[in-house]
Amino acid sequence: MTSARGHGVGGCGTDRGRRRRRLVPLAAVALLAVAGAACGRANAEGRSHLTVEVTIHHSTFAPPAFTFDKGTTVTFVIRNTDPIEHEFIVGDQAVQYYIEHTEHPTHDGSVPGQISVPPGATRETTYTFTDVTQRPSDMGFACHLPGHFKYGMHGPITVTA
Ligand SMILES: [Cu+2]
Repeated sequence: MTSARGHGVGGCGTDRGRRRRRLVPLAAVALLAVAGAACGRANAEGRSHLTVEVTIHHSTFAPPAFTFDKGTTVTFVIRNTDPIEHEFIVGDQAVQYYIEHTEHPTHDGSVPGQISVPPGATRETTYTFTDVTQRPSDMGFACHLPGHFKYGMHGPITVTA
C-alpha cells in the first residue's frame, strides 16, 4: 500500500489522467498520484525503463518505498522542496553502510543511482536493477547527510524476479 509499483503507466501527464484524478476522493487522489508518477518505456535490453518522481519534503521521501521488476531501468527524478541539501542514494545495505560511515563529497551524478539534491532543486539519476542481491530486501534508497538516515530518510526497494 505504501509502495509505488514500477509498472509502466499509460497516460502520463495527459489531460485525461488529470481530469480523472480530480473526480475521486482525496485518499484515492494520493494513491493515483503515486501510481501516475511512473512513466514507462523500454530500455536497451527490452525491459522497462521507468521515470519515477520522488519528492523530499520536511526530510521525508515520498513515496516511502518502491517495487521494481528485475532488469528495470529507473530514472528517479528527485525534487527537494526543503531549504537544506539532501541526497538520494540507491544501493544494497553494503552501499548504504559505506556511504553512511564514510566522509564523502557531494554526489555529482557520475555514479548511477547516487545524486546530491541542493535546496529547492530537482535532480535525476538513473539506475538499472540488473542484479538481485542475495537478499532482495537488501535494496533501498537513503540520504546520508549527517543525521538524516537516523532521522528516517531511507526506504526499501523490492526487486522482484
Ligand atoms: Cu537528507
